[in-house]
Amino acid sequence: MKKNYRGNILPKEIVDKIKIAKNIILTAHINPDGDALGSLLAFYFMIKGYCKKNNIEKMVKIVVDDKLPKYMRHFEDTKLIFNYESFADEFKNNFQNNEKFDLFISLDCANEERYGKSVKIKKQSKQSINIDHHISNTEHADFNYVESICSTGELLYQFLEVFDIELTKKIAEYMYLGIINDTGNFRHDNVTGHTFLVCSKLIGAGANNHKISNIIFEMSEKKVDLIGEVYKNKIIDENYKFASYYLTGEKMKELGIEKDETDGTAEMLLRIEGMEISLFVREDADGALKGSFRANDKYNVNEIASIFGGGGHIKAAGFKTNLSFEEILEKTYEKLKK
Ligand SMILES: [Mn+2]
Repeated sequence: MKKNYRGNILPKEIVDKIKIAKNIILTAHINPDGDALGSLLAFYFMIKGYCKKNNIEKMVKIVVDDKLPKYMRHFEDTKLIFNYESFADEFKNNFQNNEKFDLFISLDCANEERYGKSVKIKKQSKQSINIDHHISNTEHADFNYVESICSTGELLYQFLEVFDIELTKKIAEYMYLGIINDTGNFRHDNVTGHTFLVCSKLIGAGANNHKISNIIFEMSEKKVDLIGEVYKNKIIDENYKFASYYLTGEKMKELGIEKDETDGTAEMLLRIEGMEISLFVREDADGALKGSFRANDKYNVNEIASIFGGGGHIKAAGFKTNLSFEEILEKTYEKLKK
């Protein structure tokens, strides 16, 4: 048995289930990032590659219940991703006649809330599988495979062997997208020797690292304005080496930015010299606040985020809450004091 693994199913058994399923729905989390979307597309093409090699017909659909980041327009296969509404419309007969899908697979989802409305498809499926790398994963499916590793993209690498398929350039590029997204271009401490081993194979298969990094780390002018705003108006607590910033809905409107353009802001704050922990909070469309913590070696932000019903990893975690920013800070300080 692999270390860093928990759950009740192994890749070989997951692939066995995929082999016998006639139709499969793949989903990833709301607020989808490069790892969620890269993993979905990589896994989709793995299943398709297996079908092609063995001359099998299978329906595979990808559903994400949210807007996609703008940079996804650079990837031609983005058109394969349904939003929940268009999926529900196309398959309304399944829902009306209670015809179940064979297999529902979530990638990169720590908990069921992260599916968004796609949870309805899970309920409309005979079996569900959860493949993820978050330590906070709640093992929310019938079958769970949770491996503590840098990204779902890296986790999926082992499936190539189990499917017994070639690593194509396409699959390699989407896995690479997941890995650089979740490692911040190999800067985070979740990077291991295995990460580089996998990336060496991905680049060997033709993944264009330069192109993908440019796509995902490119900044709009509005994003640059946001960065100026955040660095200028951050709050620094010298006691705890804690940098924080709160972005109101009003400010977002003023700057003309979309929520996905705020990705990476918590990391930006942690990059300030001497900081041990950072927190970025923004107002969500429904008025609730979304927070992201990042930390260096001193604090476990998975624990701190759990106070607000969230989680993630030791050095990177998030939450959504109805508390105010002041209340969030207050509770965070209480925890830091301990
Ligand atoms: Mn991930």
